[in-house]
Amino acid sequence: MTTAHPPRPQVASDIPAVPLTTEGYSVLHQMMRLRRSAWRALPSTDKSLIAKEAKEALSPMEKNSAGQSALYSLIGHKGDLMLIHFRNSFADLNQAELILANLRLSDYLEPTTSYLSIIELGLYESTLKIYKELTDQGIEPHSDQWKAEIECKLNRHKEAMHPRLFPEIPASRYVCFYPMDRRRGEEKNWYTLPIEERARQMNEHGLVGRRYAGEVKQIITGSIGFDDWEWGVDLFADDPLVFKKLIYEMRFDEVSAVYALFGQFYVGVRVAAASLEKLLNGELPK
Ligand code: 76R
Repeated sequence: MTTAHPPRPQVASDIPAVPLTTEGYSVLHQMMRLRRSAWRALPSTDKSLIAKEAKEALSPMEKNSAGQSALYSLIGHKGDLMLIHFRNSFADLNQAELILANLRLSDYLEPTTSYLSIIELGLYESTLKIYKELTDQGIEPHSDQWKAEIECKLNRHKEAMHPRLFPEIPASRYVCFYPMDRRRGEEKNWYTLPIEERARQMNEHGLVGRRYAGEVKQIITGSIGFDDWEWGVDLFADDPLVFKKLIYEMRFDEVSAVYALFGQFYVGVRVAAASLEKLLNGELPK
């Protein structure tokens, strides 16, 4: 006797591979080296005037309600200063960059690197639910109705997630920034895994992360199409040891152990724009 197999559910094979994401602030990291010998050679009145002009440009950016900027003193040889800018658009980021480039201080600063990205919330779990709901209703993926339904659902997410998409820059004393990729190797390739499997691994990742909720604030930015890596990771904490503990523990997550590739790490100490002159003159404000 032959039993007819039930028809294979179409959903898994038909649904798009890409998870839904919602985006918030556009983000620019700027790493810079201070040309110390040229700076030191300046008369102190010039140093003061140059620092004052820069402070007056940066201070309002720190408090900007449409996306803040923050200044960090970088530890190590990868740069002396790091600026993080959150803005409503790439054009606004570029404007912030131009304002700073136009300051006299910029004659004494050399960019060592920079990173352009956008705050991204990956919605793996909701994506599976939404894709299933729509296919159960017989809505064809990529059809106009599909796109409209998804847009509507994403808009609701975006409203609910507003504080996480458009956050203030955390006031923590330390920042740790690094870019990363998911592996696309011949054998291990994140992008060829079924979306359900990626969702499972991301869920595990989130569970580890959530245990650090009170100690560290993480902001994930997406940079596919914008910069040389796929994501930027910003971690903010008052105790830098937390970065090591969290990142070490995450190395054992399947999604990191098998699929994560990392760029350079930048660790900095937050400095108020009001203390810029001290910093330029070799004193890290308390
Ligand atoms: O945002 C959320 O809370 C939802 C769960 C979540 C997502 C979707 C989450 C939670 N992350 C997400 C996405 Mn993360 N994260 C990293 C790193 O060093 C490593 O091994 C990896 C670097 C850290 C330290 C970290 C911390 N996360 C991502 C993505 C996008 C991937 C994609 O969409 O495919 C990357 C690249 C990434 C990497 N993550 C958390 C944390 C922490 C601390 C949390 C919990 C946050 C909280 O709930 O408060």
